[in-house]
Amino acid sequence: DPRDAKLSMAHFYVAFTALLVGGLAGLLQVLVRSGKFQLPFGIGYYQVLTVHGVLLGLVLTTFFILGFHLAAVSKTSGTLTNKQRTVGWIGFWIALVGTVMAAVMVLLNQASVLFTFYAPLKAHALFYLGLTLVVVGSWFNSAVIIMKYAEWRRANPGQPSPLLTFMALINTLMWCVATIGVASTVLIQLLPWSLGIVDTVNVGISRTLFWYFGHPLVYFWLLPAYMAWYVVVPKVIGTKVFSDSLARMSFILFLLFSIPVGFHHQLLEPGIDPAWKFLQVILTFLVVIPSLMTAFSLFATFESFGRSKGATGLFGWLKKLPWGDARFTVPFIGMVAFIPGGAGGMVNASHQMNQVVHNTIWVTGHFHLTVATAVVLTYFGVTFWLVPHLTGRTLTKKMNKLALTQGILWAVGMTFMSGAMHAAGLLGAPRRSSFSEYGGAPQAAEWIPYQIAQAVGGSILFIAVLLMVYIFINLAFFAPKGEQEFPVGEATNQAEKAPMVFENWKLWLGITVLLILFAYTIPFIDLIQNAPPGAKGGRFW
Ligand code: HAS
Repeated sequence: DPRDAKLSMAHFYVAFTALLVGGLAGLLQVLVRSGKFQLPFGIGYYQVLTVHGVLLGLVLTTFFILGFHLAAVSKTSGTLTNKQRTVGWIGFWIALVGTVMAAVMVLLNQASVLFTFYAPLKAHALFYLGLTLVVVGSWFNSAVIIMKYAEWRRANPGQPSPLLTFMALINTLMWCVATIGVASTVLIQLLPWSLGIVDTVNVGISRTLFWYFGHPLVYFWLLPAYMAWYVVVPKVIGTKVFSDSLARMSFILFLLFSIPVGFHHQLLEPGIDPAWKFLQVILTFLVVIPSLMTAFSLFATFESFGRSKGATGLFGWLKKLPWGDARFTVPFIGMVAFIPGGAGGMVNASHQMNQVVHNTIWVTGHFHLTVATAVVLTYFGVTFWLVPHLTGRTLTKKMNKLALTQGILWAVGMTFMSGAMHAAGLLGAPRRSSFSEYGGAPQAAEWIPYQIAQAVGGSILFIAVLLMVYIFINLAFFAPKGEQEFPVGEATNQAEKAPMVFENWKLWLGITVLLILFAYTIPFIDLIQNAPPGAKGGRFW
């Protein structure tokens, strides 16, 4: 429905504006770190780093996801009602006002607190208020997804919901449970502290509440990519979804295990008993399972498609895939990047190895493979068909070629940049620090060639950003009028109907809450009781 399309497109305009400005800040980052460039006009390193992280890590992702969820649900469960659309628009405007407030504060150097913004770094109160509005706006959007799902269930009793709607709903539920953490630290701790109402905060609690949200946040980014990998890509290559039930099962596992794992970001922090860290490391390895299921399912889809086209030999099926189609190839590059990205994640999560990599630029390399390649290239792959679908235009052959070039440039740039980050990280180079020779220390000298390689990769990536923005503008405003398909794969004929237990939300949300209580209750009590003297004898805030 064109009215639903308008709502999704509004989100995409914000997302791609964030890509342009955030990408420019990324270019400045790598140039500064190469040691060959200094920021002009007194602009601070952390100011630019915050612009980069907030715009790309929070704004681009959140707005793209909200727009994609709406489009997926409207396509597979039916046009939104007027009421649902109004709620969606209210959410959009609230989130946009919040984004502008937060962005202005960051640009004014009043909120150079990085995209993780936990204490002890303190920002201007308007930054926190802006973030609160973004979260509140996203809840309105979540309400639309939940209302549409409920309406579909009422109209189709006993039927499993459409797969894309089911997936969007899981991601929405995960987001709602996770954002309780960030809303709590912002409203109860950071905002009163920034306004001067309290003069200290319990830093341990602030970081724990942030990571309670921060880890599911990365799966909130990932699951829309998985929606495309499971449901859209099979249709694009001309085959069916390998298994509807397997896909649903893996999404449910994400709902259960994404949240009680935040401690794997805090393995080197004091104040948390190692036993609880150990428990959350185990849960982290459980959340790897749905990704391994996804990898299996995707390989199976590609291989069975290739064999159905007559491929022989162990890897003959690779030749049968439609490499000339950017809607397939660009997300595929993302999938390949996710193999080393995911493996790096398992290194991070392994308690002992975390000691080697924590706070080094290896971690930055990890998330540039996961979110900035696997996820973002898939979003781009979706943009190539979704934007013309929504604007009543088509992806021309010429644009398709440009889109392929864009994906390849991104892969080359990221290989240089992320590869060099991983290597320098293993040599001890810290993350989140400007260029320094550390008083001529020989170890720091070893990092410099890698920093130059990062600048080369980052510059290539910036060209790819410009190309992507150009493609987006073309698809939104200038591509020829026509009909572009919204590819929705069907399950294979042999596949059984998905069991209705997958739609038992009392069960899944119940287990989610139990796991969260199990993993967090005692550590929270410890953090409050053992608060350092600065936090005034264990006061929560
Ligand atoms: Fe992570 C830090 C552990 C996944 C993002 N992560 C971060 C940060 C970000 C981030 C942003 O345990 C930094 C936060 C900060 O600023 O401090 N991460 C993991 C683990 C996984 C993982 C175990 N991370 C992600 C994803 C992200 C993301 C996904 C974004 C989207 N991460 C950590 C840890 C830290 C961390 C620690 C803290 C480090 C520290 O000390 O600070 C797992 O979920 C990964 C599982 C993935 C796989 C790969 C499956 C492969 C698939 C592709 C198949 C390909 C096909 C095509 C079929 C097991 C599905 C192939 C075809 C061919 C022909 C080859």
